[in-house]
Amino acid sequence: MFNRFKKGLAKTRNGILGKIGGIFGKKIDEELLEQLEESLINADVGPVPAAEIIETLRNNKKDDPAEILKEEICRRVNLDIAPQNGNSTRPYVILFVGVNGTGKTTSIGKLAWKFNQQKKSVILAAGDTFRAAASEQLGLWADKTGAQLIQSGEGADPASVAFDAIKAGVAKNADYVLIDTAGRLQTRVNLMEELKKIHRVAGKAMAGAPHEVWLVLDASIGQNSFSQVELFNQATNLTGLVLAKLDGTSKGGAVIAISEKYKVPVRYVGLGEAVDDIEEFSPEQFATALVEQ
Ligand SMILES: Nc1nc2c(ncn2[C@@H]2O[C@H](COP(=O)(O)OP(=O)(O)OP(=O)(O)O)[C@@H](O)[C@H]2O)c(=O)[nH]1
Ligand SMILES: [Mg+2]
Repeated sequence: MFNRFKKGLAKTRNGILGKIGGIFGKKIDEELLEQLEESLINADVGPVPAAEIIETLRNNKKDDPAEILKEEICRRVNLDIAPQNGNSTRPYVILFVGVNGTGKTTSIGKLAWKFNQQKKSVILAAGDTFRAAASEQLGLWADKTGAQLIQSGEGADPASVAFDAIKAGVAKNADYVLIDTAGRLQTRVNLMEELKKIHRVAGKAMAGAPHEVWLVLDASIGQNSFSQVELFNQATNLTGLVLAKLDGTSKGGAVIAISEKYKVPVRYVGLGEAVDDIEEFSPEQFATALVEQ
């Protein structure tokens, strides 16, 4: 699993440490600190966290800089917020939201696969009723992963699809209901209202649902996702983030910036397009994968 993290973070790691050729056992001098600060900022760590990390390195000449860097990164992305309940609530309902093309449907498919491997039963709700192809895309994932698909016709009310799927999950005592939604711009008020409705109606199908709302972000846009986190959080009270496409970007440092600013934990990271290219986010592994060559 750790190797997958390393592979997925290769571009970001090279961006941060490539120029200075690694940091293990290095002697810290001002030139190195300056270079490192610039690289951290280029990796979208954010100027304030980057400056703080550099300051800590500057003030600690005793310990191995690699260990310090690892610790600093780990501490910042470890928000220590446990998932509300992964197992005892059945079904555990997760609503996936995000702008167009970030990787929502693919992440849901990969998670259905992961949960299936754990012998959990999964229902997928095709809440993207905006275009027919969206249900088909989710249907392919259902076929591949053995999940049950609940869908309705094109143009149907996504809230009613969510409602039906949760009711089916209750009736079957399923482990998970994963609700897909259409991509939407965070600035489109009516579409954000639609999300609130899906959220409300889910609670009518099952008290407490959805148990989680996860915003799927395209990692390659780095800190530009700030306004997505902010506005989706206002509309639906996010409980977690899925950072898709981490493999394709050198902007993976944005995990640090986003965690520090919004205190919403990253739950999973997407590391490629294959069915098993998703990993549960681990602060320790993330930090180690970024620092170790
Ligand atoms: N490399 C890589 N590609 C990914 C990852 N996750 C998703 N993709 C690709 O990104 C593209 C968009 O993914 P979708 O899952 O359709 O995105 P979406 O958010 O459901 O899109 P809309 O429903 O149109 O809003 C697809 O080509 C995916 O294969 C990832 O972790 N790594
Ligand atoms: Mg989709």
